[in-house]
Amino acid sequence: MAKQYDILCRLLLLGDSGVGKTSMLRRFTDSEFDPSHIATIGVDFKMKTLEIDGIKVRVQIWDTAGQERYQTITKQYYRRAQGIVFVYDITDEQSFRHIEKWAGDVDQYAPGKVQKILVGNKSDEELGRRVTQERGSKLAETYEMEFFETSASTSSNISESFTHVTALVLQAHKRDVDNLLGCLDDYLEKVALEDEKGSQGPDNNTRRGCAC
Ligand SMILES: Nc1nc2c(ncn2[C@@H]2O[C@H](COP(=O)(O)OP(=O)(O)O)[C@@H](O)[C@H]2O)c(=O)[nH]1
Ligand SMILES: [Mg+2]
Repeated sequence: MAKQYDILCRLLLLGDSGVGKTSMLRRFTDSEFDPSHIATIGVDFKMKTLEIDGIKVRVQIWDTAGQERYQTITKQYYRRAQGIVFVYDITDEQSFRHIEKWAGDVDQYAPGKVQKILVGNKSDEELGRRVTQERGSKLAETYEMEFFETSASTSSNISESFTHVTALVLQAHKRDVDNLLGCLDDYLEKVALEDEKGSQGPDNNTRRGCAC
């Protein structure tokens, strides 16, 4: 049974308009695919609960509009993101080249330890492919990100990619908690030692300093 930890993880989908961000999100949260393209206005989000290593994680996924005119809004969301999914369309060379711009924005506006993955969507459109898997995986390597090719249409790798970035956020979060607990352990140990010393010596009023 899952432990009752309830962790909130904020993810952000970034990429050009039309690459399939909204479709990926709907496939992931509602198991649906709608072939029509209704442009996302501004920023929207959906939630899904995942269980990773027995920990219940509520994933809040922010879906952005790719158009330039919404970008002042989008940038405000970068700062709060813990994980970012960069998306391009494997049938659209330009959307792939734009990843550099999206990644540059994230470097500028998102917190330093944000976790990132690269996704080439529409992998079901093999006939229209313009970006090889090798190029995708090479770019991901350059940015030190994990790479997935997904299809919102067939559902291929959708759950895997969202789960992976969530697990990365959890790991980073766990490192923070472990560091904090380590610091607390050191502090308690020091206090215990000082107590021991104090009870042996003549002066019991030794001041306790924080080890953190
Ligand atoms: N064949 C195929 N079409 C897709 C896929 N994902 C999205 N689409 C289509 O691409 C268009 C744009 O999708 P949308 O999710 O609105 O893109 P967004 O602007 O990035 O949110 C729509 O017509 C979708 O049906 C996919 O994996 N495969
Ligand atoms: Mg959209």
